Amino acid sequence: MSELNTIALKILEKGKGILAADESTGTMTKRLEDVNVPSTPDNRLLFRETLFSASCMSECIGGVILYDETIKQESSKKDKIPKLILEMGSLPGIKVDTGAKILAGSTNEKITEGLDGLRERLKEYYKLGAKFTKWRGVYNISENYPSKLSIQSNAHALARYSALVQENNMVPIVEPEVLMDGEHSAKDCFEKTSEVIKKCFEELILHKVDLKGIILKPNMILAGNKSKDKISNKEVAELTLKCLKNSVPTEVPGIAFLSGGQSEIESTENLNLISKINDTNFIISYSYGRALQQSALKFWSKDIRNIEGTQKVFNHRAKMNTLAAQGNWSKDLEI
Ligand code: 5MM
Repeated sequence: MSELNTIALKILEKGKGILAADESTGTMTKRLEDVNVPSTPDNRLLFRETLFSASCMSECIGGVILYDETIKQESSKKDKIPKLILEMGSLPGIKVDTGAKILAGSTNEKITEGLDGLRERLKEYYKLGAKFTKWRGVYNISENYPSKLSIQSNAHALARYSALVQENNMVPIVEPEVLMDGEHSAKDCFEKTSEVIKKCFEELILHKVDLKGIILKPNMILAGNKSKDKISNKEVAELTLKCLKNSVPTEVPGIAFLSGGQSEIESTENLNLISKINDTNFIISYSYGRALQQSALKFWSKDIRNIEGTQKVFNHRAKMNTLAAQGNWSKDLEI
């Protein structure tokens, strides 16, 4: 077993998932301002350290995706954040893309940037303790989108990123996110997501990426948030699994979904249903940002010194998702 495959399996072992705490400062500022907390480096750190020192870190959270600011910050005990995460029994990871910018040659579509100087930045992150990395490509669905140009160019960037990350002995999380925004049907989402994922793997293979040493972070197959086409959670699970079976090579060890704007309960319920019908060798789990942090953030904002209370809320959400990753969640476990 390769070293990268061992890391990928460790992150997702026993129903563990990933905490996506890699919001850039702009996004984190929006999240904090939404709950009336000033977005200062200290407040961003305080909220994140509160999560990273919660007890669920050892049994539920196999990895934490950090942002550049956080990986360089020190905990209240004066330890670097990656050390705290390791001591809590989880693995530190880092978002290495520099964000999605307007794609030249298209309108309203984006290309994720960050390849320039990436090899040097990866060496630095590795020294800081990162064991894995993340890069997110975003695609929107409408009549003409995602365009071939967007599908091709984002897949190319994801593959070049992945090859560089593996060269530096870390596991790349490959995140092609087909957004939920829009009027499209679940069928459209199925077709576009399948096309996007297939193209990503075509490029990953071309760039000689070891598929056993990656984790795929896709969206679930959902109808657009403004669509008239409503489908059941059972249909979401069936379509999602069908899409993955058709488009992901069997060598890939694990698939950790993003929540993409679904509510906490919805993303847990859908994950549970997918895990229940999973008849593949892929480990199925979660890599949630909003769906793991929303309630905890709301609770914390009422009293940012209430560490224990905030951790209780976060522990519960992490536990529910870890049960769901094993198909063992049910609604009556929610409080
Ligand atoms: C945590 O949010 C990440 C994006 O942050 P920026 O937009 O500030 O760069 C994002 O990549 C996240 O990791 C994934 O989209 C999954 O998050 P959700 O909230 O969709 O589960």
